[in-house]
Amino acid sequence: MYDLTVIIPTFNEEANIRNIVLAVDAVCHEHSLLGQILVVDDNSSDATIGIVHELMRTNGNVEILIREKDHGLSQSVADGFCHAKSDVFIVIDADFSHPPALIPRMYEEIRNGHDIVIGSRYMEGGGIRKWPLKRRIISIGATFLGRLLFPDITDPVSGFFAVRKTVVDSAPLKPRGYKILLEVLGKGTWEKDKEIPFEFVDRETGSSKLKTRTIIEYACQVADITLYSFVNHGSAAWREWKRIFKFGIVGLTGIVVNLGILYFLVEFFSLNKDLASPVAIEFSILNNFIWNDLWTFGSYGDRKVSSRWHRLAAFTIVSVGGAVINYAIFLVLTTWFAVYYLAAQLIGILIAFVWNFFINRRLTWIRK
Ligand SMILES: Nc1nc2c(ncn2[C@@H]2O[C@H](COP(=O)(O)OP(=O)(O)OP(=O)(O)O)[C@@H](O)[C@H]2O)c(=O)[nH]1
Ligand SMILES: [Mg+2]
Repeated sequence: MYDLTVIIPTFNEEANIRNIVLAVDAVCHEHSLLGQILVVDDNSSDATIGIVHELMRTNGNVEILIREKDHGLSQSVADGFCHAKSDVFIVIDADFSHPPALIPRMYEEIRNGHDIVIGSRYMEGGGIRKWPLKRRIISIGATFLGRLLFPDITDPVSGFFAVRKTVVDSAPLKPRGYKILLEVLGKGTWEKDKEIPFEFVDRETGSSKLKTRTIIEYACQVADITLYSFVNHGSAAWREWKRIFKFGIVGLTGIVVNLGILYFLVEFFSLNKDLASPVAIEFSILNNFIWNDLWTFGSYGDRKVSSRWHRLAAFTIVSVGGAVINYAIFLVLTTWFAVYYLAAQLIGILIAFVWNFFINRRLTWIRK
């Protein structure tokens, strides 16, 4: 039985395949890991398959899966999962964009109890070398969308990652396009993840296969995972929906606190209402912060903002920003678009809610 399976998807990689297989093999040897190297090829028309067959004659741990139909990168990786002969799978590109030297570290982190280990280009210490502007923009857009579902993961669309077999074993993966990791995160069964920074290097040899269709497929994939998470409450994205839901409930209690304090101060303390209102607002912000900190984001391990006072300060600033947005939308809709004032206020509340949740998610309650 192998310790791990390194899955290398390929399509016309004759310029790289020998070197990547040998590099992966060497790194496994160096760390005394018994690694199965599984090349999943989409019936390349160049010499890729022949080179792998040649390598198989001298290296018993090298195997190839040649696919004849349903051409695609994600489909190939998913097929690789089914044919792997170990309990830990690591996916790596053939073109040396991903450093094989990180494989032992990823394996180690899985052994340490993580279900998914992601090579991240977007965390501190990571990066992208030699990428044209267009590629960068597309990648940042894709990452942004993916982070809506998985805000704590900096690179949810990385092509370099390790998973425990149990994560994908019974996952109804519907792989399309390029982003198999997002599919695994969305449909797999996992609790603990870890990111490791690495510098992505653009391919030196061979040709790229990225097409515009990829972007459309990606948007469909995000929508599909979102729908999936609504009905499968064990999924990781559902954890995020639950937080949004709790955040909304806390917001409603904030309204009660706000009105209650206002009434109390005006009626029992005869405080001027213009003075009582900001006091009531501050109390509602405090109320919301406490409940969100203890309940909505209570089960949080290593927080980036570790001091509760700092979180309170961040939350207060974001909330004031939300109130300004709410008011600005109210003014614009009522004065310029003649929207009924209650409807205008409601739209303002909803947009401020979206602002409050997503900005706080990135600033106040984010994982280290
Ligand atoms: N099996 C299979 N592998 C593929 C397919 N498309 C790409 N690959 C492989 O997947 C890995 C990543 O593909 P790349 O073309 O390098 O994608 P990229 O890194 O986004 O783009 P470039 O580096 O600019 O080419 C490489 O090992 C490719 O050979 C495919 O349709 N089927
Ligand atoms: Mg590449």
